[in-house]
Amino acid sequence: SLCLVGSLYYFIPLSALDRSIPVRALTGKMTFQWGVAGAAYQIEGAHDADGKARSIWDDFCKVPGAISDGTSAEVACDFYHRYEEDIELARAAGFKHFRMSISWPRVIRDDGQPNEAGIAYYSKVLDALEKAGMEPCVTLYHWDLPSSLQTAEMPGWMSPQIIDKFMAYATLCFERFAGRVPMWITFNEPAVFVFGGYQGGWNAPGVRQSVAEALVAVRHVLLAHAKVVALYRSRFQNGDKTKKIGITLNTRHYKAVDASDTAAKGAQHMLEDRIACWSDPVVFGDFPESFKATHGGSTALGLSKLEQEALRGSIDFLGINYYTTSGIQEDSPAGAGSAWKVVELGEASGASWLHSYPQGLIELLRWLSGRYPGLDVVITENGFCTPGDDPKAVEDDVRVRYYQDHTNIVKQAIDEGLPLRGYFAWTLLDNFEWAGGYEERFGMVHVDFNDKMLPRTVKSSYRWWQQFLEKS
Ligand code: LGS
Repeated sequence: SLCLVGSLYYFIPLSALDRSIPVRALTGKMTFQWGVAGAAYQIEGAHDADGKARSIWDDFCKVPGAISDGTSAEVACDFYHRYEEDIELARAAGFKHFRMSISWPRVIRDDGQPNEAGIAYYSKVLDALEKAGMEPCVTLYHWDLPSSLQTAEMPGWMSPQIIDKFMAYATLCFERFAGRVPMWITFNEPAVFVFGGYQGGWNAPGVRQSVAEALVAVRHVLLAHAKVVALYRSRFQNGDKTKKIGITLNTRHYKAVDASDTAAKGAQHMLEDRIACWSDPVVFGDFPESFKATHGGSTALGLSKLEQEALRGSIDFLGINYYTTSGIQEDSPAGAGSAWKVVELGEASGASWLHSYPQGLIELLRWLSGRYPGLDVVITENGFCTPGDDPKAVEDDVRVRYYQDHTNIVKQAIDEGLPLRGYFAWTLLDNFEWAGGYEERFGMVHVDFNDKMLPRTVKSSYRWWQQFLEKS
């Protein structure tokens, strides 16, 4: 078609991507939900209990230097044996929603057969949640791939075979648990496990290679997502609007901090490069033009019409893990060029590397609602980190302030009419913070990992949530 803009003709190719929002994402609004989030590998421990197979994180922890304090999650919080007590803590805080993940190697054996003992454990966890009056939100993949799928012949997410393996795993989870789980997340932070695991190497499986090579894994994750969502919708969701499936992205916000065009363009570039490269495919069915241009010529980013159709509209909600914001500033002599740089924003508390910038959350929500009008968004993680050796660990006033500031923004976002449907705090228990070991603590409940009994002690932030949820 041809369209006239001022005195200029713009030719819009007929094959241009349709950027209207698929209807599905606009229907069945959720009521707002407050919850607490966690992940299997970080809390469960019981690394070889009841027939559990090994995961790439069990292996990665054995690599010298991979984990900053040389620890592993073989025991972690021992949630596997103490889930009743910990679920009771979450209930007593007043949370009505509980985000958890299923450990793939716990429910499927290396020979591909279901591990009934592992399945029985999750069934008991779901029972305990139901008894406690909490709704589960279940992440299928929070990074612990079975080691048997990360080999020379089958290199994990780099292999196209992973799509069918993930389908088989998801099918099992849906068959056994879909009746009791109203909210599913296919992947947690694909950018982190793809680029951390298959490019930078700071996450399992620790592969170091170029970004161009890692794009193959991006493609496989997206195609696996689309297939699993199609399966869920046709066999398990059956048009029931109370049942949802989505994806969770790591969403650091990028904000222009000067009035230059360069900074505005830089911030937009970063948001597209880090966030829209995942959210555009699952909403519109294709990568942003800027992302394709950055990785010019990558065949991994070329999606067929069928693949685009499968991806388009493949989320009922977008999960975002929001922790912080980076500033983007012009980085050249006044007015001279197009270079920009990333600068830290907000408060760098002495106790932490995490800069608190609550305002960034609402700015990000506005950006998302501008790009994807009407799309339901759920904050699937938000929380604050303090060091493991903090002598004031239990009186965590900095964390209280962080939660206070961010929940205020959540309320503001709702008042503004932004389609924000839920918020999950990260996290209930101090736990194994991946490559950060036990040195980085996000819990509202302290766990003493030096004591074999792993005693739990509630922090000020836990009591703050208790009061906050009582009023909400
Ligand atoms: O434990 C993880 C949390 C903690 O902080 C969780 O498993 C992940 O899904 C998620 O990545 N998590 C997380 N991310 C925060 C990254 C903050 C980045 C700020 C860096 C400043 C230098």
